Amino acid sequence: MHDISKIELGLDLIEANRALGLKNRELLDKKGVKAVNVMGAIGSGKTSLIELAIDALGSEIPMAVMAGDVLAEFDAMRFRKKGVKVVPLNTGKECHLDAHLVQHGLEELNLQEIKLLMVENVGNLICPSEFYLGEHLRVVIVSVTEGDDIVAKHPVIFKEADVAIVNKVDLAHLVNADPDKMIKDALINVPRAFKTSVRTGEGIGEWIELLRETVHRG
Ligand SMILES: Nc1nc2c(ncn2[C@@H]2O[C@H](COP(=O)(O)OP(=O)(O)OP(=O)(O)O)[C@@H](O)[C@H]2O)c(=O)[nH]1
Ligand SMILES: [Mg+2]
Repeated sequence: MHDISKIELGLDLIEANRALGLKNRELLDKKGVKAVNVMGAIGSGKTSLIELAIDALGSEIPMAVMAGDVLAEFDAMRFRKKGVKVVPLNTGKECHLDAHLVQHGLEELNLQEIKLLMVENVGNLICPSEFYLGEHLRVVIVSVTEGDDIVAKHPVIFKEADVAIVNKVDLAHLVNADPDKMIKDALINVPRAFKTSVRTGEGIGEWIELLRETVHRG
Protein backbone atom coordinates (compact mmCIF):
# COMPACT_ATOMS: atom_id res chain seq x y z
CA MET A 1 0.00 0.00 0.00
CA HIS A 2 2.74 2.42 1.02
CA ASP A 3 4.76 1.48 -2.01
CA ILE A 4 1.85 2.15 -4.42
CA SER A 5 1.08 5.62 -3.06
CA LYS A 6 4.77 6.47 -3.22
CA ILE A 7 4.94 5.45 -6.87
CA GLU A 8 1.81 7.46 -7.77
CA LEU A 9 3.17 10.57 -6.06
CA GLY A 10 6.43 10.14 -7.97
CA LEU A 11 4.62 9.89 -11.30
CA ASP A 12 2.55 13.01 -10.59
CA LEU A 13 5.71 14.90 -9.81
CA ILE A 14 7.38 13.79 -13.02
CA GLU A 15 4.29 14.65 -15.09
CA ALA A 16 3.97 18.09 -13.46
CA ASN A 17 7.66 18.68 -14.14
CA ARG A 18 7.22 17.61 -17.77
CA ALA A 19 4.39 20.10 -18.27
CA LEU A 20 6.63 22.89 -16.96
CA GLY A 21 9.51 21.65 -19.10
CA LEU A 22 7.30 21.93 -22.19
CA LYS A 23 6.48 25.52 -21.21
CA ASN A 24 10.21 26.29 -20.95
CA ARG A 25 10.70 24.71 -24.36
CA GLU A 26 7.91 26.83 -25.87
CA LEU A 27 9.55 30.00 -24.54
CA LEU A 28 13.01 28.95 -25.77
CA ASP A 29 11.61 28.13 -29.23
CA LYS A 30 9.79 31.44 -29.40
CA LYS A 31 13.05 33.27 -28.69
CA GLY A 32 15.13 31.05 -31.00
CA VAL A 33 17.34 29.71 -28.20
CA LYS A 34 18.63 26.11 -28.17
CA ALA A 35 19.21 24.54 -24.74
CA VAL A 36 21.58 21.67 -23.94
CA ASN A 37 21.13 19.66 -20.74
CA VAL A 38 24.58 18.43 -19.69
CA MET A 39 24.14 15.53 -17.29
CA GLY A 40 26.74 13.11 -15.96
CA ALA A 41 28.66 11.69 -13.07
CA ILE A 42 30.28 13.86 -10.38
CA GLY A 43 33.62 15.15 -11.59
CA SER A 44 33.27 13.57 -15.04
CA GLY A 45 34.17 16.85 -16.78
CA LYS A 46 30.85 18.65 -17.34
CA THR A 47 32.17 22.08 -16.37
CA SER A 48 35.46 21.54 -18.22
CA LEU A 49 33.70 20.58 -21.47
CA ILE A 50 31.34 23.56 -21.21
CA GLU A 51 34.34 25.84 -20.59
CA LEU A 52 35.92 24.54 -23.81
CA ALA A 53 32.65 25.15 -25.65
CA ILE A 54 32.63 28.75 -24.45
CA ASP A 55 36.25 29.17 -25.59
CA ALA A 56 35.51 27.73 -29.02
CA LEU A 57 32.06 29.15 -29.73
CA GLY A 58 31.73 32.20 -27.51
CA SER A 59 32.61 34.71 -30.21
CA GLU A 60 30.51 32.93 -32.86
CA ILE A 61 27.37 31.99 -30.93
CA PRO A 62 26.01 34.20 -28.14
CA MET A 63 25.49 31.94 -25.16
CA ALA A 64 24.66 31.74 -21.47
CA VAL A 65 25.14 29.03 -18.87
CA MET A 66 22.99 27.72 -16.05
CA ALA A 67 25.14 26.13 -13.37
CA GLY A 68 23.09 23.63 -11.41
CA ASP A 69 24.55 22.06 -8.31
CA VAL A 70 23.85 21.57 -4.62
CA LEU A 71 26.15 24.60 -4.24
CA ALA A 72 26.18 26.15 -7.68
CA GLU A 73 28.54 29.03 -6.99
CA PHE A 74 31.73 26.98 -7.47
CA ASP A 75 31.07 26.14 -11.12
CA ALA A 76 29.30 29.49 -11.72
CA MET A 77 32.54 31.25 -10.82
CA ARG A 78 34.46 29.20 -13.39
CA PHE A 79 31.98 30.09 -16.14
CA ARG A 80 31.92 33.77 -15.19
CA LYS A 81 35.68 33.93 -15.71
CA LYS A 82 34.99 33.03 -19.33
CA GLY A 83 32.91 36.17 -19.73
CA VAL A 84 29.49 34.59 -20.30
CA LYS A 85 26.27 35.34 -18.48
CA VAL A 86 25.80 32.72 -15.75
CA VAL A 87 22.76 31.82 -13.69
CA PRO A 88 23.61 29.67 -10.64
CA LEU A 89 20.83 27.26 -9.74
CA ASN A 90 21.18 25.87 -6.22
CA THR A 91 19.33 22.60 -5.75
CA GLY A 92 20.05 22.35 -2.00
CA LYS A 93 19.47 18.72 -1.08
CA GLU A 94 18.03 17.76 -4.47
CA CYS A 95 20.19 15.63 -6.73
CA HIS A 96 18.86 17.05 -10.03
CA LEU A 97 17.62 20.22 -11.67
CA ASP A 98 13.92 20.50 -12.37
CA ALA A 99 11.89 22.52 -14.85
CA HIS A 100 10.68 24.91 -12.15
CA LEU A 101 14.23 25.96 -11.21
CA VAL A 102 15.08 26.39 -14.88
CA GLN A 103 11.92 28.46 -15.42
CA HIS A 104 13.15 30.87 -12.77
CA GLY A 105 16.62 30.78 -14.29
CA LEU A 106 15.16 31.77 -17.66
CA GLU A 107 13.65 34.87 -16.05
CA GLU A 108 17.20 36.02 -15.24
CA LEU A 109 18.32 35.88 -18.84
CA ASN A 110 17.73 38.16 -21.78
CA LEU A 111 16.76 35.44 -24.25
CA GLN A 112 16.77 37.90 -27.16
CA GLU A 113 20.53 38.16 -26.74
CA ILE A 114 21.50 34.49 -26.81
CA LYS A 115 21.26 31.52 -29.19
CA LEU A 116 22.64 28.76 -26.98
CA LEU A 117 21.96 27.92 -23.36
CA MET A 118 24.22 25.36 -21.72
CA VAL A 119 22.69 23.83 -18.59
CA GLU A 120 25.02 21.92 -16.27
CA ASN A 121 22.97 19.48 -14.23
CA VAL A 122 23.87 18.12 -10.79
CA GLY A 123 26.55 15.45 -10.99
CA ASN A 124 25.11 11.96 -10.80
CA LEU A 125 23.81 9.29 -13.14
CA ILE A 126 20.43 8.63 -11.56
CA CYS A 127 18.24 11.56 -10.54
CA PRO A 128 18.47 13.97 -13.52
CA SER A 129 17.28 11.47 -16.13
CA GLU A 130 13.55 11.70 -15.39
CA PHE A 131 13.38 15.49 -15.23
CA TYR A 132 12.80 17.18 -18.58
CA LEU A 133 13.88 20.82 -18.40
CA GLY A 134 12.79 22.01 -21.85
CA GLU A 135 16.10 21.18 -23.53
CA HIS A 136 16.72 20.44 -27.22
CA LEU A 137 19.67 18.14 -26.59
CA ARG A 138 20.52 15.82 -23.72
CA VAL A 139 24.13 14.86 -23.19
CA VAL A 140 25.48 12.40 -20.62
CA ILE A 141 29.15 12.65 -19.68
CA VAL A 142 31.03 9.89 -17.91
CA SER A 143 34.76 9.50 -17.50
CA VAL A 144 37.08 6.52 -17.55
CA THR A 145 38.10 7.09 -13.92
CA GLU A 146 34.66 5.98 -12.76
CA GLY A 147 35.47 2.49 -14.05
CA ASP A 148 34.67 1.13 -17.49
CA ASP A 149 31.54 -0.67 -16.25
CA ILE A 150 29.86 2.62 -15.23
CA VAL A 151 27.89 2.91 -18.49
CA ALA A 152 26.58 -0.66 -18.34
CA LYS A 153 25.51 -0.11 -14.71
CA HIS A 154 23.39 2.96 -15.49
CA PRO A 155 21.39 2.19 -18.65
CA VAL A 156 18.42 4.40 -17.77
CA ILE A 157 20.09 7.79 -18.10
CA PHE A 158 21.60 6.76 -21.45
CA LYS A 159 18.16 5.68 -22.73
CA GLU A 160 16.89 9.18 -21.99
CA ALA A 161 19.86 10.92 -23.67
CA ASP A 162 20.72 11.92 -27.25
CA VAL A 163 24.49 11.73 -26.95
CA ALA A 164 26.99 10.06 -24.60
CA ILE A 165 30.52 11.33 -24.03
CA VAL A 166 33.29 9.25 -22.47
CA ASN A 167 35.76 11.81 -21.12
CA LYS A 168 39.28 11.70 -19.63
CA VAL A 169 40.42 9.08 -22.14
CA ASP A 170 43.98 10.37 -21.52
CA LEU A 171 43.79 8.63 -18.13
CA ALA A 172 42.41 5.30 -19.36
CA HIS A 173 45.75 3.44 -19.16
CA LEU A 174 46.30 4.62 -15.58
CA VAL A 175 43.02 3.18 -14.34
CA ASN A 176 43.02 0.15 -16.60
CA ALA A 177 39.79 1.21 -18.32
CA ASP A 178 38.68 0.40 -21.86
CA PRO A 179 36.96 3.50 -23.30
CA ASP A 180 35.85 1.54 -26.40
CA LYS A 181 33.86 -0.82 -24.17
CA MET A 182 32.20 2.23 -22.59
CA ILE A 183 31.28 3.56 -26.04
CA LYS A 184 29.90 0.14 -27.06
CA ASP A 185 27.82 -0.07 -23.86
CA ALA A 186 26.49 3.46 -24.41
CA LEU A 187 25.50 2.79 -28.03
CA ILE A 188 23.09 0.10 -26.86
CA ASN A 189 20.91 2.87 -25.46
CA VAL A 190 21.93 6.13 -27.09
CA PRO A 191 22.18 6.95 -30.83
CA ARG A 192 25.53 8.77 -30.68
CA ALA A 193 28.61 8.41 -28.47
CA PHE A 194 32.20 9.62 -28.66
CA LYS A 195 35.38 9.89 -26.61
CA THR A 196 36.98 13.10 -25.38
CA SER A 197 39.94 14.36 -23.42
CA VAL A 198 40.01 17.87 -22.08
CA ARG A 199 43.76 17.38 -21.56
CA THR A 200 44.82 16.25 -25.06
CA GLY A 201 41.95 17.74 -27.06
CA GLU A 202 40.86 14.36 -28.45
CA GLY A 203 37.19 14.49 -29.53
CA ILE A 204 36.77 18.15 -28.61
CA GLY A 205 36.14 19.03 -32.25
CA GLU A 206 33.19 16.63 -32.32
CA TRP A 207 31.82 18.15 -29.10
CA ILE A 208 32.01 21.67 -30.54
CA GLU A 209 30.50 20.53 -33.85
CA LEU A 210 27.62 18.84 -31.99
CA LEU A 211 26.77 22.14 -30.30
CA ARG A 212 27.09 24.07 -33.54
CA GLU A 213 24.74 21.57 -35.27
CA THR A 214 22.26 21.89 -32.41
CA VAL A 215 22.16 25.68 -32.70
CA HIS A 216 21.69 25.61 -36.47
CA ARG A 217 19.10 22.78 -36.44
CA GLY A 218 15.68 23.96 -37.57
N1 LIG B 1 43.07 14.23 -17.07
C1 LIG B 1 41.90 14.80 -17.32
N2 LIG B 1 41.29 15.52 -16.36
C2 LIG B 1 40.09 16.08 -16.65
C3 LIG B 1 39.46 15.94 -17.92
N3 LIG B 1 38.27 16.58 -17.87
C4 LIG B 1 38.18 17.14 -16.66
N4 LIG B 1 39.26 16.84 -15.90
C5 LIG B 1 39.54 17.23 -14.51
O1 LIG B 1 38.59 16.55 -13.68
C6 LIG B 1 38.19 17.39 -12.59
C7 LIG B 1 36.67 17.53 -12.57
O2 LIG B 1 36.27 18.23 -13.76
P1 LIG B 1 34.98 19.15 -13.80
O3 LIG B 1 34.89 19.69 -15.18
O4 LIG B 1 34.96 20.09 -12.65
O5 LIG B 1 33.87 18.02 -13.59
P2 LIG B 1 32.28 18.21 -13.34
O6 LIG B 1 31.63 17.06 -14.00
O7 LIG B 1 31.86 19.56 -13.74
O8 LIG B 1 32.22 18.06 -11.76
P3 LIG B 1 30.94 18.34 -10.78
O9 LIG B 1 30.28 19.60 -11.28
O10 LIG B 1 31.55 18.52 -9.43
O11 LIG B 1 30.07 17.13 -10.87
C8 LIG B 1 38.92 18.71 -12.77
O12 LIG B 1 40.09 18.67 -11.98
C9 LIG B 1 39.30 18.72 -14.25
O13 LIG B 1 40.44 19.47 -14.54
C10 LIG B 1 40.12 15.15 -18.91
O14 LIG B 1 39.65 14.94 -20.03
N5 LIG B 1 41.33 14.60 -18.54
MG1 LIG C 1 30.82 20.99 -12.62
